[in-house]
Amino acid sequence: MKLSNAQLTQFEEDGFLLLKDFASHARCETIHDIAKAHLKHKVPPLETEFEYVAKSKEEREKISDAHSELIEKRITIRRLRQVYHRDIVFKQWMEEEKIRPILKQILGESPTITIAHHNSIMTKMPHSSTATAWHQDFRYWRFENDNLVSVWLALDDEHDKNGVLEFIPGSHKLDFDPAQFDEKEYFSEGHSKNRDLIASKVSYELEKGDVVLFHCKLLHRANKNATDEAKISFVYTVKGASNRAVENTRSTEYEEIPLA
Ligand SMILES: O=C(O)CCC(=O)C(=O)O
Repeated sequence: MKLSNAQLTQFEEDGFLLLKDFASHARCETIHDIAKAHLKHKVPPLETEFEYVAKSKEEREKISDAHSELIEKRITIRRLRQVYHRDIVFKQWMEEEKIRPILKQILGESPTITIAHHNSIMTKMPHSSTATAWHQDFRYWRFENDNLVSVWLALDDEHDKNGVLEFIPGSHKLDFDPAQFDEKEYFSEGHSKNRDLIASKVSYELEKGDVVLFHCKLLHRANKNATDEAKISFVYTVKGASNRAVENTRSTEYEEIPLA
């Protein structure tokens, strides 16, 4: 399967692309079932809601996935980390043949999975989860260049009530002044220079099996989950094969999986 020129241009201009009905419902349900079992039994490594919200910039740069668990008696899990090595079902989705030509078109070279980043089941638990502020994923990643793309799979319906992703189209191509970000490098909603850009935000309801590809510098956010059902999604990141991670950073702490 390949993207049309129009789709490729759309990704280049907007920094994201929606692939409707890409994964089968059966596959989504299998992934969902296994994710729910790992969530139920709090299988580490995981990130809690508390960690996700409270971590400082320095902690996010230094703490590796495997050392990040803070397992309290009653926690809200924000994400299951390191899913590639958790279960064959997760690994198979990340190594899916059908998406490789698309990722190659977008990256302009063969894709390589970065085990160090994303590689997660992302959750938004009912009521106890929080909104995610505007940010670029690349802010805590250390690579030679920004040729990285995330692959988001909706395992069930995602909409504004349960925290679907929102994007600022074209923001991956903009240069920002550091003052436009707060101390945790979130894009400040209150900054006068940011208001018009934030007003241009878009979001699309997702259905089970939809995939969204988004550039690592694209500004995105999500609401809290105000419904009674958990929202569970799968996200992993690929980079162009030649894009090297900077030594002695979080980005080199895990192996990479070339998808030649
Ligand atoms: O589900 C969310 O709240 C957004 C997740 C996200 O953007 C991220 O972790 O980079």
